[in-house]
Amino acid sequence: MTTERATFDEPWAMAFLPGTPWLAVTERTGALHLIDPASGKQLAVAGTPRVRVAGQGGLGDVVPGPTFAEDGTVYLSWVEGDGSASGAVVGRGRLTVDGDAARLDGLTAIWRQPPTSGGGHFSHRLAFSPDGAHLFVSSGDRQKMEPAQDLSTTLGKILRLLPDGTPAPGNPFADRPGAEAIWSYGHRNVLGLDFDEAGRLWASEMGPQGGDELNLIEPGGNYGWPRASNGSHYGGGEIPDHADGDGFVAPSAWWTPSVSPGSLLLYTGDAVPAWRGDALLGALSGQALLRVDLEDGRAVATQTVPLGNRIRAVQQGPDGSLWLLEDGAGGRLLQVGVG
Ligand SMILES: [Ca+2]
Ligand SMILES: [Ca+2]
Repeated sequence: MTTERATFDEPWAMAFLPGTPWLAVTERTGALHLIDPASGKQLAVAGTPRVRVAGQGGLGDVVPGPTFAEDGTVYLSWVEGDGSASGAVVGRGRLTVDGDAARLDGLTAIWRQPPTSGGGHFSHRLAFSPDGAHLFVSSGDRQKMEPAQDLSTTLGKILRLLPDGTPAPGNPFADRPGAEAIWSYGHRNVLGLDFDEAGRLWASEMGPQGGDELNLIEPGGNYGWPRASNGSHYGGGEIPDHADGDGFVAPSAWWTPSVSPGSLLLYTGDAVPAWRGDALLGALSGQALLRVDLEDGRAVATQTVPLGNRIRAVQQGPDGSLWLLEDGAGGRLLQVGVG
């Protein structure tokens, strides 16, 4: 059901670059690669940022900007800092490919997460709205929990920015100092962000012990962390489950025990016709592709497709093809539904 096209060292994210043959792949340890999946040709991109590789941090996401076709602008996320304080950064630069030389020029940071101690829950997933007007960024709780409920910090949030990194006008807390960029809150570690064909934003979130979530994101919504979770604290501390009337937006789908969703794709292609319109999540500890059957924005069924390896990323090709990246050393790039 899958065909191997390449292998990478701790791959983290991938994105097809429109109008080119290239699939961009990040490796957590700092490298950015371009691969033409049809021929197997690969180029290493020069000019990547200096990243702090520790804990869960390193080089993170890559997405083409809304002006990619005109000027080659791509957006990256990564972690900077040192052992005492680190945080995620979002930056943009211009990618050029000249023969066998690929490089990133003018890379500039446009947003920074507040630096904190620890090496986890950076999130730093990126997604542009379908019209290209807004850049959504997930900013994790950095394992501090309570900041997710605090509207004066961007930790534990989903942010809506303009393409230059400034808070987008019209955000739900625009008149509260420090909250101008916040779109939704009460998030733990959102590692997947994507839009469906109707323009709705979805997010996948790593729960604590159990309680991994797929959420339909509403502006101003409070998704509950750490006051509500269908999981528990590690070691058994109880957290109230999501419940009607608790003031928190309940997940559309959830998984207990944990499957560790590391990526999310709202699939609109036809390589696997039965999955069109559904949410596909790559499961790390679950070693599977998770499918949530969606009807009009509601989850009506879930399916687990065991793959025997940790799945780090899920992506759709410009031709509707479906691609997976395994996690870890030697992680394979797999095309689904052929061969
Ligand atoms: Ca929640
Ligand atoms: Ca619970």
